[in-house]
Formats: sequence, C-alpha cells, structure tokens
Amino acid sequence: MELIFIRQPHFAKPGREFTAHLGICNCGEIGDGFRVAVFFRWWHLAGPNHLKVRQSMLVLPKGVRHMPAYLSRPVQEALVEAVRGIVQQAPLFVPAMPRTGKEMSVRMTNCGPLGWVTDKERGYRYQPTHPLTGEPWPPIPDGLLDLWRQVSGYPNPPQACLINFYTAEAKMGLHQDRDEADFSAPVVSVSLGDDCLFRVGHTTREGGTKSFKLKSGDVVVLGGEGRLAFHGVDRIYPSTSALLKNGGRINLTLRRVTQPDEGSA
Ligand SMILES: O=C(O)CCC(=O)C(=O)O
Repeated sequence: MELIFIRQPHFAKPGREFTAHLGICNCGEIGDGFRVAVFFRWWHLAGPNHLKVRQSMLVLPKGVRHMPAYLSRPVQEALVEAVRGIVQQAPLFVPAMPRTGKEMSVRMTNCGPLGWVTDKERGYRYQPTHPLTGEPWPPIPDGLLDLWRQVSGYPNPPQACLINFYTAEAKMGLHQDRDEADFSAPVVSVSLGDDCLFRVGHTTREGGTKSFKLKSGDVVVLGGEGRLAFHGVDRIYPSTSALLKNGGRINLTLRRVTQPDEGSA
C-alpha cells in the first residue's frame, strides 16, 4: 500500500467547519479485482453531534495505476530540459488521422530507437526516423529509463517515447495504444506542466469511463489487464503549473514496441 498525501487535517471543533483530505493509491485489490485510488473528504458542518462524513472513491480499471506526484520537482525540471534538447534535434510535427488527414490538436515528437507517427497516407505506425527530417530519433533520457525500471515490471527497456505537447485547447480522443507487438509490456505515462482531465475506461468502449486530474509529476501505468484500456485527455487546465515557461502540458509515454526476441534490445 502506498500512501500518497495527507493534506492539512483540521480536527473537529464544535460549530466549526473543517476539511481533511487523505489520498491513498495502489492499495491493492478489492471487490472483484479492481485497483483503487481512494480519496476521502470529511467535513463538519454543524455541531459536534452532527458530524457528517462523506466519502468518494475512484475505482480504476484493473491494471491502471495512477501515482500522483511520483516525480519530484527537480526531476520534472531535468525532464523538461531533456525534452527541449530532443525537440531541437527532432522538431514537433503535426500528426494527422489515417484516411481523413484530419490534424490532431497535439504536437508530437519522439525519442528512442522507434517513434510513433501518423499521417493520412500511411496511418499509425512506428518508425526509426523523424517523418520530416528523416533523421533517427534522439535517445531516451536516462531519467526515463530509470523510471521504466522502477514502475514497469518489464525486463527489457522501452523502445519508444512518444512526446505529446498540449496547448490550452488541445485534447486527445478516447483510444487504445495497440500499435505495439508486445502487450505484456505496460505503457508508462508521465505528465509535466499544466493539469489535465484524464479519462480511462475498459478494454472495450462499453462499461463507462472514469475521469480524474493528472498533475505535473504524476505517473500513470497501463499494464496487465489495463494495457489496452481506452484512455484520452478531455481538457487542459491552463496556468495550473509554472513548470513550463510558456504554459501547456507535456506528456511522455514509454512503450515497448517489439517482442524482445525479435532482434531489438
Ligand atoms: O497525454 C496523455 O496523458 C495521454 C497520451 C496518450 O494517450 C497517448 O499518447 O496515447
């Protein structure tokens, strides 16, 4: 069980309102096998004999882990510096939907031996070179390889790190990450900069979705039964972080693309 934060508990005093937040993440399996992120909020509105307790619980689909504030501020700053270096070598490009050619609202680049790209003509795919410059992608920064070792539970390194940049208006529709050959490896996702509203569902479009905010430094892992969970970003909350000088949000997703015995590292 991992205790994430306890925020400012003010204990009950007769007639005075108080609030306490307690967040617990990764506290294991409950019910019929859901992992839970639990958030409690208590408040006292009337006198001492009228303590009202309210509790809300966010139950995430099995295999989906949300680790709030996993990365410290210095680590986040170092990652932003690393991303700046990557973007200088591998400029952001505009991804377009297969067939329709409709432009996505995020801007993308990659690092690692492979990068995820999409365009009207050839659709979703991984390739070893940048679609505009034709150059190989820059390497994945060591800090991200460390993170993968810490949270992925997968013995081989990631082969692709997709870098999405969101302006205040950008979003990402509900989708599955399924262009990889190896679903036994998780997708590890890092949020930097402004908060977003993240939505995650099940492995089909049925069964509903859960929404929660991702903040700078949060890590999400889609693994096991959650590896093919539908997910997306409904909105960005502008000016909620000072990490990026000009605002916006960066999302990094680490992916294993091929089976380890297919020849790559
Ligand atoms: O920005 C995010 O948090 C999610 C990104 C994502 O879903 C993807 O790159 O496939």
